[in-house]
Formats: sequence, C-alpha cells, structure tokens
Amino acid sequence: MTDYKKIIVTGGAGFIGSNFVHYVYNNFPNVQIVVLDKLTYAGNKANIASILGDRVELVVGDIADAELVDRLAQDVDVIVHYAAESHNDNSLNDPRPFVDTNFIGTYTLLEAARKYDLRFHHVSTDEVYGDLPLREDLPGKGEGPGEKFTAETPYNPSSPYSSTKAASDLIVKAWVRSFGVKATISNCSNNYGPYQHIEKFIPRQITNILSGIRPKLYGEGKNVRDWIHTNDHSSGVWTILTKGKIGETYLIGADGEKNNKEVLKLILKEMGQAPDAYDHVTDRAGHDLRYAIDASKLRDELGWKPEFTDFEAGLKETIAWYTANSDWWKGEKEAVEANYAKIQEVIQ
Ligand code: NAD
Ligand code: TDX
Repeated sequence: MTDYKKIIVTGGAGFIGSNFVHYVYNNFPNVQIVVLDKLTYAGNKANIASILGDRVELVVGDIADAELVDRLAQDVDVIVHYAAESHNDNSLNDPRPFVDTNFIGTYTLLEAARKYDLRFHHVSTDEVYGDLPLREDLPGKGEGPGEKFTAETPYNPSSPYSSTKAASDLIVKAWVRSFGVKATISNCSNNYGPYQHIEKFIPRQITNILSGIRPKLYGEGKNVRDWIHTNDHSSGVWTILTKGKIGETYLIGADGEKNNKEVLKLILKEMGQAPDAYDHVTDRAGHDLRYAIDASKLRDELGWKPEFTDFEAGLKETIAWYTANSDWWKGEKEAVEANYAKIQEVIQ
C-alpha cells in the first residue's frame, strides 16, 4: 500500500502513461491522479476518457510551462514523468521538439519537485545505453557478463530521441545529488499493448494488414528488441515508486528478446497472411542493433516480477484490440503512412 494521496502523471494520455493511469486507478482506489498532457499527435484523451471524473483529472498543457507546472505541483505528493517525444524516426526528421520536451520539460518538472519537495519518478528507456552486439556474436551468447544492459552500463545513445532521454536522465541524477530531490529513474525496454501509436513497429504492421497495406520491415529485420507488455512496465514503475531507493536507477525488462523479422512473422501468421507478405524498406539511419535488459536489480532488491510474459498471447490480444478499435486509429492511418512514404523506399 501507499501513503501517496495525489500524483501527477505527465504524458498520461499517451500509450504507456495511459496504461499506467488505468493501472493505478484500478489497483489503488485512494490515489487521485492529475494527468498533465499536451495532447500532441501522440496523446489521445480517449485513452483515459472512461475513467475521467472524481479520481482522474486531465490538464491539457506543456510540461515545459513552468507556471502551470508550479501551480499543479503545489498540492501533490508525487510526479511520475512519462511525457516525451518518443519516436526515433521523428527525431531524425526534426529533433527540436525532442530537446524542448525531453530535456527542457524534464528540467521544468525537476525544479517543481525541488521547490515542493516531491517524490519524482523519471520514466526512461534502455536506448540511453546505445546498442549491443547480436547474441550469436557474443562469447556468452547474450547471457554472459556485460552482454545485457544493467544500471552500470555506460551511456552511449545513438539518436536525437535517445540522446535527449539520456540528457534528461543525467539532470535527474544531478538534481538528486546537488539539490536532494527524491528521485528514481527506470530504463525500460520496448513496450507493446493497447493504445500504442500506429507509427510504432507492432501497431504499424497490424494496422497495415487491417488496411490492406503490406507490412514494412527495416533493412533485413535482424535488429533485436526486448519486448515487455506495458502492464508489466506499469507494475515495475509502481514498485519503484513505492519501494525504490532514492537516487537509484532500475532497469525494467521481461526477457523478451526477439528480432523484428520474428515478430513480423508472428503477426502475419496470427492475421492469416502469407509468411512473405511484407516489404523490406530502407533501413533507419543509425539503427540500433540489439537491446536486452538485465532486470535482476528490480527483481532481487524490490521483489518485482513480470506477469504477462507469454509474448504470443500478448500479441494476439494486441491484434484483437486494434481490430476491435479501428475507430481509435483509422483517422490517422493515411497521414502516418504518407509521412513514412517520404522517408522509406521499398527495396524488394
Ligand atoms: P507516446 O508518444 O505514446 O506518449 C507521449 C505522451 O506525452 C503523449 O500523450 C503526448 O501528448 C505527451 N507529451 C508530449 N510532449 C509533451 C509536453 N511537452 N508536455 C506534456 N505532454 C507531452 O510515448 P510512450 O511510448 O507512451 O512513452 C512514454 C514514456 O516512456 C516516454 O518517456 C518514453 O521515453 C518512455 N519509454 C517508452 C518505451 C516504448 O517502448 N514506447 C520504452 C521505454 C521507455
Ligand atoms: O515500420 C517499421 N519497421 C521496422 O522494421 C518500424 C516503425 C520499425 N521497425 C523496426 C525498428 C526497430 O528496430 O522495429 C523496431 C521497433 O521500432 P519502434 O517501434 O520505432 O521502436 P524503437 O525504435 O525500438 O523504440 C521504442 O522502444 C524504446 C520506442 O519507440 C521508444 O520510445 C522506447 O524508448
């Protein structure tokens, strides 16, 4: 249980943030939630519409708006910070919003946490560590020392997105050390589940198939991502918020490594498509090869464990969700694909 009475969740109308808001709403009936979200192209009021009311309030605004943040911070105990510009491909086209939101926005929230002595949790990504070699190229086949990310792995981000997230992690650490802000950080691997924007890999391919468009695989599809269901990310963040040690970084992951081609083949199979019914397209610039999380610190020290570890079952449910909720994504599909068409060429 927790003594927290009122929490701000930034980015709580986005994919992972809204799943966290539902998680807290469903599991902790005494907690009031203020969602602070700018409702960018990635934010959607519909993600939390069913629970808005007495316990959940949506404030539409920018985390870099110091006056607004100061006002909201005055009567809460906690800021859980999810808001970000989150898509690597967008960061390659136009990095500026990533600096404004991920860096300046985080700074603005930290200053409010400092002023009002709030508990602060910063939601970050494994991409701050750069990438790892493929398992087959490593002496311990991916399980040896240093062959997964840990909290000790040096920062080495590749993209404007991941570098601005790395920068935000670093100022959180500095605000803990210099000003005594009561902060923790989590770095999580790739999430999947309902409400994920259709620009991202899994929902893009599902909604392509539902729209009669061939799925698009970058390069040869050998890049590995370490998939975790977004509900497990939520329980990990809550565990850190309630049991984590101030100043510590915890990595969140559920041992879900798969290469992109494997994931796409599972989607094609589940959706009754031929195994080769997809296109290879131009690879992402600077495309990270492999991410893999060693979550033993969170498991061993705080007793967390993931529950939704059957990836195929989770993927099936996710496909069913996008199939049943076409109203949620259909209006945006054409624009998302037109945007991709500008940067990706079919190479087969
Ligand atoms: P998302 O793009 O789906 O949602 C981001 C949300 O933040 C949106 O609701 C958007 O409106 C809001 N937002 C953006 N700029 C804002 C601003 N200036 N002020 C207020 N709100 C703003 O992102 P997501 O995939 O849900 O990621 C959420 C967080 O989790 C991010 O910090 C991301 O770095 C981190 N993360 C994501 C993953 C992943 O797999 N998607 C993995 C690890 C960590
Ligand atoms: O159409 C596609 N085809 C494809 O092959 C897209 C959109 C992606 N890909 C590849 C690129 C990646 O190797 O799939 C993989 C996953 O791509 P994204 O969904 O764009 O995720 P990624 O770049 O791995 O970053 C995600 O995980 C870490 C989130 O978007 C980040 O916010 C998070 O920090």
